[in-house]
Amino acid sequence: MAKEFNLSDGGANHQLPEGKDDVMTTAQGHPVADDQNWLSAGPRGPQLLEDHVAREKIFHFDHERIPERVVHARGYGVHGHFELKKAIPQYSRAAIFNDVGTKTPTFTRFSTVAGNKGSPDLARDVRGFATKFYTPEGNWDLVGNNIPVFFIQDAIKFPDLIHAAKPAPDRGFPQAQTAHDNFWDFVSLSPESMHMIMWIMSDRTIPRSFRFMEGFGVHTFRLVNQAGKSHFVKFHWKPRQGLQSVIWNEALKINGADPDFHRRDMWDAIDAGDYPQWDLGIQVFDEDFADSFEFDVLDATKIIPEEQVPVEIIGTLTLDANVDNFFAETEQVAFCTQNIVPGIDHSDDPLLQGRNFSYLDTQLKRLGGPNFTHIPINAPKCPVRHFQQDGHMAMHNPKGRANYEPNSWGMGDGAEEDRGPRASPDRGFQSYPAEISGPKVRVRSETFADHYSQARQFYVSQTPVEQTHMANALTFELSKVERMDIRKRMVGHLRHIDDGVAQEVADGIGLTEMPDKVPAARDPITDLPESPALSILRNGPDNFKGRKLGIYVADGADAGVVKALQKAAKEAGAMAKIVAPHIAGAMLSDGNKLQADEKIDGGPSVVFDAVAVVMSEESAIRYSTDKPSIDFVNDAFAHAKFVAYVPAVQPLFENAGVWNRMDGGFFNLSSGTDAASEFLAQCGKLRFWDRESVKQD
Ligand code: HDD
Repeated sequence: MAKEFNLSDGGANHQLPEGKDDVMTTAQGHPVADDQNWLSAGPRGPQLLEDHVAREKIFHFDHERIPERVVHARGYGVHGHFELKKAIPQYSRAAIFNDVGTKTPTFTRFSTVAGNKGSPDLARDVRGFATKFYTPEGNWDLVGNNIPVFFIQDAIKFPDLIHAAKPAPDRGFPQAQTAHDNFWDFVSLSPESMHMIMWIMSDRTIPRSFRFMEGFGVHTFRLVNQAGKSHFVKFHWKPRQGLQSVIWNEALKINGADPDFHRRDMWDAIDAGDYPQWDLGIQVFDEDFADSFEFDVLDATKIIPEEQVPVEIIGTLTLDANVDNFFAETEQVAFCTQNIVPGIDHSDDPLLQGRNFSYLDTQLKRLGGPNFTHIPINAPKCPVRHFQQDGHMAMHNPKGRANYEPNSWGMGDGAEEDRGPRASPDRGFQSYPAEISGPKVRVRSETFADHYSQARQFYVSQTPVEQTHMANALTFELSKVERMDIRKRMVGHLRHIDDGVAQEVADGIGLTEMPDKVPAARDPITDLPESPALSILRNGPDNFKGRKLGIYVADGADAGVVKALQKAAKEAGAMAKIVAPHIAGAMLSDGNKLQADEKIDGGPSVVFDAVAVVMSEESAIRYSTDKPSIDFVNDAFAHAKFVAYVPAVQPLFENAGVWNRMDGGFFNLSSGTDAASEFLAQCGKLRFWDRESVKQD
């Protein structure tokens, strides 16, 4: 029998399932009699310090927080596995790359960069995409982003970049935004940022969710095979779900409606068994290609276009389990770019080399000591043997007497003792013996000096819709910059990239005269070919799988139409959520009450990929003056979404100002028996872009 809840015991004794040893203890294991009342001298007397139960409880609570990550503080971690589909022994001896079918357990953490731990998910920001592979030869951490280039070329500039992007130190705002003077001052004085600036001003920085974005290792790494031969490599994650982003106005509203939009999306998808997948692609090239390429492959502000070196798919990452505990796993996971395994090696990219110092260093502060590899989420899943010992929170010091080397235990008089581990030149990690020579200097290589050519290539590779979004984003951000000289300096950079976008932004921020071009270290190459792989819209999905349909119903809604929509969504592999004026749901035409997932003001159309509105004329009249209902329809229209409706909604649609503006993105559900499935098929295109006023080609 479960014990009864008893108010007089302060709630200490309720809900105890039978047969379970669920007696509460202190961290020292002492059974606890009462943890709701501090020991005191009489019922109204002073509390006694001797109460070790109370003091331990408060002591531990006082120390619950650890420093948040200095960047990428807001993150979301998920377990999964990587399965090799194509072996590449010719390139790498890494165990995970050698046998087709090998499954390697993984932990992936997605993040935003600039915001603090409590910032909203849809800040305009780069997304981190860090994966820890627990390989049989130790952990490999691929600590990448959803953008293949970076702001700076040398790690020594990183503290400046991050200081400039984070809230200004005097006022402590703005939070999770680059739209302020310090950021644009810094980047406009760092022309190497211009390629990255074009990426962050694109919709890549407002992804629909983590599931619909790419990932990149960014740097050039090395793959080294059994014979010691090296190739250069760039790593890519390609989402099988396709690419998708939201619109800026939508992002602003989603942040209010659901600041946890991205993490909730991932949690829900995995919980529903709809496991997201990414293919791991490699771009492999040799020294000859590196020598002939227009840019330096060690420069992290450059890509190698896929059209020049194709991406070879070698395996698939499947994310299939949410964490059991956010702090233990997502918060304590420690990624380090220096975690590589035999068969993978670093290149001399100066950004990567600096990162290799920073990540290990930061974990010491964040996790409190050198033994963070003892924390289960960070511990390798292969044998670990070394002579390291002691330190804060040591969980498993090596056994035996030998804790140094060389030693002669295990032989002679000490034959019975374990001598401990020995290095293995054959199995062990061998650094690729690259030839290195040169004077010690503090200079940036001349080969890193082209800052605009690929920024231009990125811009011209976008569709007109995407180009418009970029110009709008630049205008928005620079409008928040108070200093006119910074605004002008930025436009002076844009002029090297594309005169059209420079003009649009200049007009947008009210410059009456076009500023001079900022002096360039090298003239840009203006005829780099377009790279279609760089566009989101050109690489979107053609179906609605994994997306969310919001069905707004009110009393009197046609039950057949609602059911047909739910069925069609299920068949399309999409999620259908019912939104209603009341959380208790709505009475359908067949007399049955349909439970709502969201009340209308908690389920605005911005949180859905497409929407349907189904209600009786009476309800449509009733809600035609209801602001959340009007916003639902109006926003769906403004955000170029596909909208399905029944003719009875006319009064609501009229008041929302869309009835007379219905276009090819609207779908009449009374038009035939297959209308719902036809609508869902249409939704596969995700947006009806014709509705956006875009500049023409
Ligand atoms: Fe970094 C975290 C990605 C440049 C220093 N970085 C961090 C994370 C990601 C990246 C995904 C979050 C890891 C997690 O989820 O725990 N960082 C990048 C990429 C870069 C980059 C793709 C450029 C190509 N980072 C970079 C530089 C430095 C750092 C140049 C320092 C010189 N990054 C850090 C850090 C963090 C970090 C301070 C904060 C928390 C952590 O490492 O574990 O060390």
